[in-house]
Amino acid sequence: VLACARIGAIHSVVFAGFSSSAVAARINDSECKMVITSDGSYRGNKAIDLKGIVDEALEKCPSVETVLVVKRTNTEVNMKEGRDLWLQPLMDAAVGNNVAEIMYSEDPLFILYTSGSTGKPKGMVHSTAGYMVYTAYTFKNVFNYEENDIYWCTADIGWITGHSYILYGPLLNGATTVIFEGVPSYPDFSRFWEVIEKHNVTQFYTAPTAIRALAKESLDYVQRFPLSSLKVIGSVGEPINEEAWHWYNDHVGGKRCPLVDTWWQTETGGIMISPIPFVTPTKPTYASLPLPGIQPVLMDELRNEIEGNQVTGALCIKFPWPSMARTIWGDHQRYKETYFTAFPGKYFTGDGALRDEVGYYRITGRVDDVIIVSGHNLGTAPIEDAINEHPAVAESAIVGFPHDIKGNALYGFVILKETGESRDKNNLAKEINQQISDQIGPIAKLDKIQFVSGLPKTRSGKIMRRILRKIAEGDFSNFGDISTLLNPEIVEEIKNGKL
Ligand code: 7RM
Repeated sequence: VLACARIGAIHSVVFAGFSSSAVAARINDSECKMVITSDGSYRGNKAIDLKGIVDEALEKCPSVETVLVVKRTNTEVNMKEGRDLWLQPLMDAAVGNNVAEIMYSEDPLFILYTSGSTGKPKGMVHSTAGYMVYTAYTFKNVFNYEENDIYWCTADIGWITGHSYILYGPLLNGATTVIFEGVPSYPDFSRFWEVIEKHNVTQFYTAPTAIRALAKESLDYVQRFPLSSLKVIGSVGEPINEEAWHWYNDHVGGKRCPLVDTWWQTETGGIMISPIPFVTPTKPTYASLPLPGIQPVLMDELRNEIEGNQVTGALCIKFPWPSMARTIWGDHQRYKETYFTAFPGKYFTGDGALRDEVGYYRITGRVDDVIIVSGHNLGTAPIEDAINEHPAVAESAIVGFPHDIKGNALYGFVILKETGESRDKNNLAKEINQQISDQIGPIAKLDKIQFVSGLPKTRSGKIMRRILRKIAEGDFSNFGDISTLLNPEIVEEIKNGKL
């Protein structure tokens, strides 16, 4: 990432948990010429065959001319003549007089893909100056950064949080940033606290899904460590529930470190709504107040701005800010449609929010078709596309339902073709999950698959997800208005078959 920025090349980091077809889709959309990968990578005690995944992807990627391979696991890999090169010998031969390329402020710095509510992932483009100015500014203020601090963010580099708050924000401030390759549960549930203790970490930034997973285990794992070096703790990625907030605040922050619940998005580039430590009093589950320069508004269904406090609505941002994504790579029209048409003249976040009696914001979750599973944003459409490619499947719809650890898990409603009806349903469910795993990645696998004879649809053919969501959650109390359904009788059948 840093080397690319230095020579003025646009980078696009891809999460190492993706399948070869997800990698190929991103390479082809960006038409990139070079891929940098490694012979393998570790996730806990599992090794991932990264080079194998890349090789498979590249069979479908004509734009790629060169592949640089980092030795990491020392596993044997296939090196394609004329295309693949080991990185280390090239580094050894390189001359160290590289001068930083001067860039224009609006030149693209990187592309980062994020799932959308329709099939194709969106390549969000961030600019050189605005992005760096804003991540530097927010890092310093939201984490109360002071010289000699040791800052640690546990995110994956393949996520915007890794870009903005492992690399760019901290490094632009000359901060020491801890980079961690692993999982919170390996070798045991003390891993995070051990690392904090070992390196005297002063700021710790992680996701609610990790907190919930650790809070489920014995308190002893965290209580063994005094964690007295900590000054500020942070949360990002999804709404943090009350229980997790208190556990984090009490047992990690020792009730003395401000807990910054930071709301922002790939598209916003940097933190938008967050307490400022030692300035903004924190309130459990509230991201609290916008940072200086950011102007959130809540909108109603009629596209009117909702004034006053103790209200809920669709969260929009009224004016531009330095690090807003500039476009979707290769599709500026989609950028305009996705973010600026639902509420004309405003940036629509896709999230719903509540504003309390003193003006604090609480993010209530997505109002569009993105489901956050263990901190990963998954679009429903690409997963449904993958399911529908199974030869026995006619149609499908997936929704999220609350899960203790993952935050949300996926529930799939699947209509079979006639040829599928006679098949063993357990085997079919396994095959469907395999299909998802191959096309998107294991993170997108469904926890529950219910076979149904139809889906609740409006006359215009839109699946009414709101009803499916309620059924998946086990809430049969009130489905709201189902009079616009083409087939209202299907609701009863789906309800009776709930898993
Ligand atoms: C940074 C990041 C963006 C979506 C966003 C929200 C959700 C993120 C919080 C949150 C409640 C938070 N980028 N989200 N942070 N919801 N409280 N503090 O996560 O592009 O991957 O996801 O994540 O729904 O729109 S992202």
